Amino acid sequence: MNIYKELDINLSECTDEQIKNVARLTAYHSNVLLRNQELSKDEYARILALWGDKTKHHAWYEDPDHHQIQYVTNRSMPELGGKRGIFPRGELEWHCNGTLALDPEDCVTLYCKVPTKDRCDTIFLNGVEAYKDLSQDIKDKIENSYCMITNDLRSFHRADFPHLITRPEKPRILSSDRAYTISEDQVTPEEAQDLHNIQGRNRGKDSAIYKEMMRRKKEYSVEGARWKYVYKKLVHKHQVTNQKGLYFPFLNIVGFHDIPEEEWKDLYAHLVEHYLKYQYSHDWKAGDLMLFDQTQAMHKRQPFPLKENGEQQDRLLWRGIFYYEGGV
Ligand SMILES: O=C(O)CCC(=O)C(=O)O
Ligand SMILES: [Fe+2]
Repeated sequence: MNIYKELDINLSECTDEQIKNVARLTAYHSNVLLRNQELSKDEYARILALWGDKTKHHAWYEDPDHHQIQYVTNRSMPELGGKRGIFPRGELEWHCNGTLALDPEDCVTLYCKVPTKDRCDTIFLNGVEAYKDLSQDIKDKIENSYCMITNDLRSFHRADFPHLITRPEKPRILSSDRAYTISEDQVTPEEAQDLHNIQGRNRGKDSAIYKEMMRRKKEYSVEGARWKYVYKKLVHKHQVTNQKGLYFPFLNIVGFHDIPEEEWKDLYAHLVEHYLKYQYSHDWKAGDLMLFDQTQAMHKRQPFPLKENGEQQDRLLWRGIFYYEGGV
């Protein structure tokens, strides 16, 4: 199964053109893995800029001098004034980048600086391979469906991002698991605000995605309805490869817009069971760099293993993000 691609190259020795091609390969293979990379912050930030990440993200977890680098860590970071990075706790359930956001970045990169002693894998699902193997009946049924995506936090339903569709359907997510719940005592109010704000990120009102999200809002919003949704195509056509793949962030899904409600549960259960077969679990070693697509894929992280004294083992990944249009 074509779930990930390993490349035997050293980024420090590549030309800019070769570096850009690595990002492009992510569109074709979903996950691209490079081992034994020795990158300084300057080099990693420069590579991410080549892949198109040029703007600041204005969030506490980005390095103040290299804004392309975000810290995913349970360590307290001197670079962040002693704060920990993003996702500093426990297990991260199945998700993809910016599920509820207007215009989330197409790819995420993780570069392992400090792995845990015992395994703390990131597990990846490949929505292109999963889609290929669906039965023709199911393919026909879901061809034009939008996933009705939401979360069940009250603050989300009070949010006023321009892309949110208002609907009368109660936000009853079809799974009882949650991707990552952040209750008020786990992040500071400022951090909670950063996490909230990034859902509105976008490439500007003239971008194709912004216009399309506004069009959807107009078409599917019910005036005066109480609950907020994001609609995304379940069968996504990749902008680089034109391949079809599942966009199915199944821990945030209430239903499918053009399928009768009494069929949602069975279809959902079938798709989740099928999708979970297309996975690759990555056991991190220092120097591993993984690039992974977010438009037709999902990922999760295993719980942090503990030390003998009961504390979590340290783990530090340098994260990056980019859009395909950027440098690719
Ligand atoms: O910590 C991990 O392994 C995954 C982090 C993650 O989900 C992300 O950076 O998007
Ligand atoms: Fe993630």
